[in-house]
Amino acid sequence: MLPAADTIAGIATPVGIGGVGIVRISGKNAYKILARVIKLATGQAIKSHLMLHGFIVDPTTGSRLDKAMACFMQSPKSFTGEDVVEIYCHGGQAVLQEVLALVLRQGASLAGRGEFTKRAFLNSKIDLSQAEAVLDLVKAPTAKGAGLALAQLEGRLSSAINNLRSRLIKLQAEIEGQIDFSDDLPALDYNCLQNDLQAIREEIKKLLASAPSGRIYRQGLATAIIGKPNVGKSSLLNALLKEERAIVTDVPGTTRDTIEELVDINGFPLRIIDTAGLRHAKDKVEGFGIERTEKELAAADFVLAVLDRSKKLDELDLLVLSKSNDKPGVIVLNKSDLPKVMEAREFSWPMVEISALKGEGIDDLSSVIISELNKLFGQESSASVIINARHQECLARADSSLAKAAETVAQKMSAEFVAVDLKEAIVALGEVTGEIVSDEIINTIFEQFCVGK
Ligand SMILES: Nc1nc2c(ncn2[C@@H]2O[C@H](COP(=O)(O)OP(=O)(O)OP(=O)(O)O)[C@@H](O)[C@H]2O)c(=O)[nH]1
Ligand SMILES: [Mg+2]
Repeated sequence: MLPAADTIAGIATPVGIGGVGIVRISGKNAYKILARVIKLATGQAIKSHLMLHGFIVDPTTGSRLDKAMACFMQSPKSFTGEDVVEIYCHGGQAVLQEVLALVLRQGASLAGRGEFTKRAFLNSKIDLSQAEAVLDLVKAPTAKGAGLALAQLEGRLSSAINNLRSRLIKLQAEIEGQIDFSDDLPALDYNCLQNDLQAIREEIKKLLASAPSGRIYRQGLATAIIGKPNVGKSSLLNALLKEERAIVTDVPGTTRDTIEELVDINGFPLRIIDTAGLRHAKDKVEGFGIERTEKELAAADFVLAVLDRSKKLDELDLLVLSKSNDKPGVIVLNKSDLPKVMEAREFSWPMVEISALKGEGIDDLSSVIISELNKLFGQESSASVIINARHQECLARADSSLAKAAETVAQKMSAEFVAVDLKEAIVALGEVTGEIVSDEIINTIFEQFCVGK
């Protein structure tokens, strides 16, 4: 736990040049520090939740550092639950570093990664799954992902978990009552208990089913474009991005190293990876490129295999397809603007004809990708709550404890055994929201944040 008196400060905006840059302070001395460093415009006084305007001034030298706005948010009505100050400076690194250094000289200590959000959690402003949602929200690669993170920040996952947890606590209370006062209370209705456990397990399973799409909304779907040299892989990347990102030439072997770009297809973040054409390498550099392609292919979640339909299908095309046939994907028949030479053939993947050069068929390709992803992730791709790997582990543990409980109930064994399993499930669910969680887990979570968040 943090010493409550410790006041922290950090730059909340990213490194670089921006219109505005924010220095954030949280803790008992936030007000005092602001009062020392701001020279307010005439007629203004520091009041909570009111925008202030003035100069940031070093009180020991009297020198002005910036003309800025600031806001004081009195505890507990602030993000961290403590007194918080935000100073809105001009967004250059020199100014921000100077203002931060000034604030630190007034006694604040430099905030660690995610320390503001950690304080919000420790002060019960948000639970652990909401704190994780803050990170998901700032890192979300698409608007859909951001929307899901925001729903989690607003407590959608927390309320689902709290609901399950309180139902289990109620069952546990009934069982423990039965254990303690079996003579006075009516006998446990094992059928009823079994039904309740079943209903709770089904809800846990629904949450668990959202894990694969959750990973994709957070990290993006690794999508490798593969194919022989010169079939138009880089042209496809450019057509999907609608910009000339990758170099395209008529020389086979143009792409030597992989290029990765994010494309939003219907809210699905696809990390599209353009690779070096697969062939028997002629030189060392090309060899490295091809090796890299194979690695990208092995790590890919989804594949776009490009074939040049203006040429006959050959051995190398088939080799390309065979290398990736253990993955889901789409066959892209490129160069539809040229006469078709490639013979019709059936493959296990759907096929789409496009002209990457002319940008034709790209919408069809996007629709086929979407329908393949919907098949892969099912209805869960449109789930309103998505869980992460940590939640998945906790929920899986809760589910296996409940499976044990259900088994015990089925065998009509003593209620004490059921109570033990229920306890485990309650603890596991409590870990999702941070109700019961170790300092080590808390630290691991907040270490993933940036400084100032
Ligand atoms: N006619 C026609 N030409 C295309 C099309 N797509 C790509 N090309 C041409 O095919 C050649 C190769 O295109 P790239 O996109 O560089 O092919 P690549 O698969 O990335 O090639 P490597 O990086 O060498 O493996 C270029 O001359 C492109 O202009 C298309 O749809 N129609
Ligand atoms: Mg290329």
